[in-house]
Amino acid sequence: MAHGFPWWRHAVIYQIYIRSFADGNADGTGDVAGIISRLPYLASLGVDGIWINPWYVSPLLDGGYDVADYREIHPLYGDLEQAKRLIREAAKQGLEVLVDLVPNHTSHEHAWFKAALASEPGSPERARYHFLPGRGEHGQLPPNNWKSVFGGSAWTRVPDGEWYLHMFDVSQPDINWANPEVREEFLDIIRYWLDLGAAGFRVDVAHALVKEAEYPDAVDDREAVLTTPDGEGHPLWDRPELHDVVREWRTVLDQYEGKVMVAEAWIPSWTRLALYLRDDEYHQTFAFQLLRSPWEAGTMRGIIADAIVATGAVGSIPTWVLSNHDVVRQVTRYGLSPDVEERAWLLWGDESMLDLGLGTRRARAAALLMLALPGSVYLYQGEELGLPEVHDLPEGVIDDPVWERSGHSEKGRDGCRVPIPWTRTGPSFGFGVDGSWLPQPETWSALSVENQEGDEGSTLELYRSAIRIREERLRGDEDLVWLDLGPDVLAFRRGSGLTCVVNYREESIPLPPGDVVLASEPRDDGFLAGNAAVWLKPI
Ligand code: TEU
Repeated sequence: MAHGFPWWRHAVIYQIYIRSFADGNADGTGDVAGIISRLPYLASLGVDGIWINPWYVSPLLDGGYDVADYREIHPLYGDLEQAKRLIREAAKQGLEVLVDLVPNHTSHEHAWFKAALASEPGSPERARYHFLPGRGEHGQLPPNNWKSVFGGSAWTRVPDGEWYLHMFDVSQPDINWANPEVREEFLDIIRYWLDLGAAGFRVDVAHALVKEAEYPDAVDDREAVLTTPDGEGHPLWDRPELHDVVREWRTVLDQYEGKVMVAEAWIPSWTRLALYLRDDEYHQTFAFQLLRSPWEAGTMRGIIADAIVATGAVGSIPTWVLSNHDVVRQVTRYGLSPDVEERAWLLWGDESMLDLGLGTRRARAAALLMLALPGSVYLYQGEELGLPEVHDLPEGVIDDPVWERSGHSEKGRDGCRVPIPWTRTGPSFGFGVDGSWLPQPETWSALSVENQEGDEGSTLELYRSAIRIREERLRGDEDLVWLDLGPDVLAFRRGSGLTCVVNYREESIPLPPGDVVLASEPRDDGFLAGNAAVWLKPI
């Protein structure tokens, strides 16, 4: 509370997909040593902290979101001593470290699930998960119609005839949160990481967790639920009971200083999302609406205004994010023709539908928009380099379980998980001294850190400047006043006097009075180019 508000309330946090960030031991996979070696880079970017995607022991069937041991680091990534060292070294650079808590499911290789399989139906070992008899004369049908997010039924049968629930991959059995033993275990895991010095947790699928006790059929499938105004009454998503669990976690966090929990809750309704932000629950919830928004001034303005009102109603503030390891990178999203459905496009990847130059301009403008907003911001590794989605990964290297479970009708999320290019040349462009677990496009030499560093017009330097100016002028400032500069222009002034103008048109517009402090495109006296943004200060 050094400035009268907790550190995370206006923070910029950088998401590290550990497998693809930096490889310290030449095996083609990122690791803890790699992160440690790049801490100076993160400090120079000006961020306040990092969130590390799951780094635990895991068969890696869903990129580590299939946890086999919540207290140990995967040997591919290092060991616990290195993790402790990372937390210590990060602190020296002024960086907090958030870890990923995966409470909805374990891996099928977790000791609990192995014990469940080895035990009888009705046993305490099975009661940690959701095991049910099937329907039909011989129990040959799944217990209900619930579908896996990754495709297919959410139920898999075991040899003795019972079925277990997995809302994601078959290797990710859902945990039973009605079981007190489960709740105790996670309180212990939370204490474990906080005691090691972690600043807190990003909580995976925070809107899942508790399932309706009677396991009724779902009227809607998952996507339908995500597009209805509220999920109340849904047997799987956003159950009211889950808030009791969150309150228990929060009680533990409050026994420490400055700890934080951010919810990954894909809930379209602001009023329902705000429930997660009540005083005794999460500190932050990602405002995914902005990430999902098309490049449209009115839509984005509506989202920003709604987020501020809804979070403010519970004494909180929005948490902005434009990309993460699950979504198509924004350079590609904003560069695709508006009538193209991204996920479908990934399958055929017709480049005539994609304008990367336009996507890059818009992504740079969107970065200035996001970094000018009140609240906290999460950046995803590589967005500060303007990396596009790698949409043409050959089928042979695809790792995301979505690909198989969807019967090859969805390509999955590997295209935003390709290892970071650090240098212009060299095998894997400096990601490691050998190869990288996913191939990088040749064009990434130009997007490498080395190639952008010091180049004022680069996306990297734009992010650096924006984060620095944000820190100097906006930290602690929670006021925003909308300005009307005409259709397809979004503009607002912050309490400090800083004004952000985003031009969604193709043609340039005249700028209001003010000195330009930062611009996403080369400056043009008194004008702002199309698909560009600018920050102004009072003259
Ligand atoms: O994602 C939660 C989730 O529901 C995602 O499937 C998300 O809706 C989708 O990817 C959006 O495109 C979390 C993790 O972030 C993801 O990587 C995991 O695969 C998933 O949980 C299961 O743990």
